[in-house]
Amino acid sequence: MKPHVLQLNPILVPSINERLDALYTMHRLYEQRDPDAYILEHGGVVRGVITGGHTGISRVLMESLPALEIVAVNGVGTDAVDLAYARARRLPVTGTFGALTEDVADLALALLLATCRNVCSVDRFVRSGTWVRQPQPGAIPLARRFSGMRVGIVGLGRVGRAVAARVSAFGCPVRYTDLGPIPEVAWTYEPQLLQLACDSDALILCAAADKAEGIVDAAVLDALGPQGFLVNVARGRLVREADLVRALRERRIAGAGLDVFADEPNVPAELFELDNVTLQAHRASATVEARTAMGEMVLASLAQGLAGERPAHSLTT
Ligand code: 8YV
Repeated sequence: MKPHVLQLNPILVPSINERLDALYTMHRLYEQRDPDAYILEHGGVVRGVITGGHTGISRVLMESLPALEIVAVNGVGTDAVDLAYARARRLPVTGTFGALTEDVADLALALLLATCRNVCSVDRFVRSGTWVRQPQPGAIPLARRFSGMRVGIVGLGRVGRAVAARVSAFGCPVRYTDLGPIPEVAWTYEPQLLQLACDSDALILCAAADKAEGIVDAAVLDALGPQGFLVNVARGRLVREADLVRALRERRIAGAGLDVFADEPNVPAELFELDNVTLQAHRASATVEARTAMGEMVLASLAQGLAGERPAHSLTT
């Protein structure tokens, strides 16, 4: 009898889904009209769960799965997983650490470059036919040079380090803040986020959100200042979103590149009117290469967990 696995989010790689269907009896909750009724009917036989980083899994759902042996997160964020409950239940929760690092770092760089060079607003200027009507060079404001910017990184985990390596290649001096200094890295540690913002031309958020809700507020944005840029490829809840919208509208910061938001997919509509913000739809890891590698790690974790082994990438056991 194939083990029963509950899937909370789609995996966008057909070959991974084919292997899941071959190995397991799959229960795709996101396809169900009445998920609660579905869990009542099938929850008792579920031994494994697959979820997404931004979806996670609650204590209530884990409690309704008495036979659960493993939670495999198709992602690296665990801020939406009740880790304390999983630990208490000796339930392995795994992540796809390392599989998406390069892709998320690439998008962070793309968002900063697109924002400081006005790539999207000028793209709209051209597509709308405005260039034909306003061919004079002065019709488009001068942009800002990225190379050499002072970059501050919030959270120097895998993604943060990959971003630091990328911007260093552009001649950017890098400083970072985190829960503490990281001895093995050469970049300068700044204990205070406010001071880091003050000393940076661009602040890039790469931190886990578990312990950092709302750390980027009006004070931090004002420290970054009217020439400063913010990039977020981590979690929307790291930022006080209303403060950010106001700072962008009032030009108290120069611009922002945002892939994540406090209440996805609901992006504050005020941002749609602003030309100093670049918007994405939580796509940082959404490449064929990353999602395939993530899917492979999910398959490996499920196999290990359901074989009663301690999964290699378990955070809780
Ligand atoms: C994915 C993420 O969008 O890794 C994370 O925590 O949020 C993203 O990589 C998500 O996990 C998709 O499942």
